[in-house]
Amino acid sequence: MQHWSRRFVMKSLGAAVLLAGHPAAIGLSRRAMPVGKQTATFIEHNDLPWALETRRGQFGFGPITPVSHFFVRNNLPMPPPSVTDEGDHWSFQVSGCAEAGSLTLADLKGMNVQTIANVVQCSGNGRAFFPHHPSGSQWGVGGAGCALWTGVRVADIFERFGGVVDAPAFLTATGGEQLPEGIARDAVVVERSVPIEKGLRDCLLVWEMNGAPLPAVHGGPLRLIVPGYFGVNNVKWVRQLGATGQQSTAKIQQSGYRLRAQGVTGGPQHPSMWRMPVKSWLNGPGADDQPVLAGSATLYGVAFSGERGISAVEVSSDAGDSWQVAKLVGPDLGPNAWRTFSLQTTLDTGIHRFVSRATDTEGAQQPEQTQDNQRGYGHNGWGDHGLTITAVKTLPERELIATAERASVVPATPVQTPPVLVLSDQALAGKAIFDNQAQPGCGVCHSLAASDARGAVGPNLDTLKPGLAQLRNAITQGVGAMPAYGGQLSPVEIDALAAYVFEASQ
Ligand SMILES: Nc1nc2c(c(=O)[nH]1)N[C@H]1C(S)=C(S)[C@@H](COP(=O)(O)O)O[C@H]1N2
Ligand SMILES: [Mo]
Repeated sequence: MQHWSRRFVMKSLGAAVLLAGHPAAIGLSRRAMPVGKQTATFIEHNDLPWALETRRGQFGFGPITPVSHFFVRNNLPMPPPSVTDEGDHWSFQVSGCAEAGSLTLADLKGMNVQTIANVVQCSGNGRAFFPHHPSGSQWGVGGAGCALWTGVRVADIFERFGGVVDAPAFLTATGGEQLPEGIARDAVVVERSVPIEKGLRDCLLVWEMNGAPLPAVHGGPLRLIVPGYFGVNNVKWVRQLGATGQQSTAKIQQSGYRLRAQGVTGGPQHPSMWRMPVKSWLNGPGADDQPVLAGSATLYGVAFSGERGISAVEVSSDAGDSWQVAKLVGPDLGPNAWRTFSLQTTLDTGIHRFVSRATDTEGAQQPEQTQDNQRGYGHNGWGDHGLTITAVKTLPERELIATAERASVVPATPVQTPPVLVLSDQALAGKAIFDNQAQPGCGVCHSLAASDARGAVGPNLDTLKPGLAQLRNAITQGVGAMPAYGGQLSPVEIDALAAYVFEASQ
């Protein structure tokens, strides 16, 4: 009985909203893109916090990725404009040196300035190609970009404070996000450590990206660049920079971003996502399901290897049975940049699949298969990164709508009908767990319209639309900053909770 009445409540809630004329209440509104970015350039995996993947066909010709096309990944909602607008007044703490103290961005601008070209790539780039469907954003190839970063060396900053003391082992940087209340700091803070030798060798605190002030969404006013290391180490909105004896106690360092076998919970014993191994992919032509004119064509893409640079790229049209050497094009921007490559070919009409294989300056070659792992990190296998091209005799006609005609079309005021949510009995049981039982509560971190949850830490479930298996996995074992609920909930409860989130978000 109770189930029925609850189901009725859900239905009538939808009807009431419809009558009251508040369509936004059910979460139909879209968040505006970050400044300078356009919807068509990206695949939107999540909106709060942002996870924006550059579409495959939207980059790869030239070595520099402009801000307009650079992917975005935030683990937490970013600091508000009142904070990211601090500009030259931005200050950060320095610790682990002979003296402790703080500097502002204005201070940094008076120091010895460096510029490097460096690839920032999310550890999960390529996750979509793993057969076991690891949870998290399903990045293809576009969770990466190469930019020019301008700032000062961490070593020079530490020197200003008398140099490091007590033989520190790590460089530890802390992000400036406002942390949600009700959750332990270590569970959510973005704080990462890398070996101190690396920190002193070539890490930079930067305030310019491609010759312009670092945009807020990319960590402006000030971020750390750890050349050749995976994205997560490049801490944005840096508020603390320390030479530390231990790695950060943050979850994102201790158990998150660690390479481990499927089903294994991450810990300090597993390798951290630091240096990026050799990798390449083709970006075009013909990505994003765009047909290509048959005949002569230029295949092109990018190749990189953290700290090492690329010595050769080969391309195969027969799944690796035979290879042709591609041409490295454009300037070599150093060992942490990516190199663009191209190969002239002829495409008959029909479907083709090309793969690329890079070799770095130390002779490491991109493998066919990547190392399987629980979280779907670090995929660099050439087999899965192939590009499928459909070559056609004539390109489909472009839809011709005269500008004048377009301008004269007055869009009718959209009448948005809120979806009427009908939940299964299992999902209803799951809703009670989502709303009341799980500790910490799901809504502390997640947004889910059906539960009126507006947590902004974890993925917005209405946008993410996770699959059932993905949900069960995440609830049982935890993901990133999300705790494991496997010890707290029974298998039946986990299934119910997964069913609820699945049904409520689809
Ligand atoms: N403070 C802070 N720094 C951060 C993150 C974050 O959420 N907060 N995300 C990290 C991750 S996982 C990646 S992949 C890169 C993404 O950088 P981008 O958004 O400039 O492309 O930033 C890293 N630095
Ligand atoms: Mo990332």
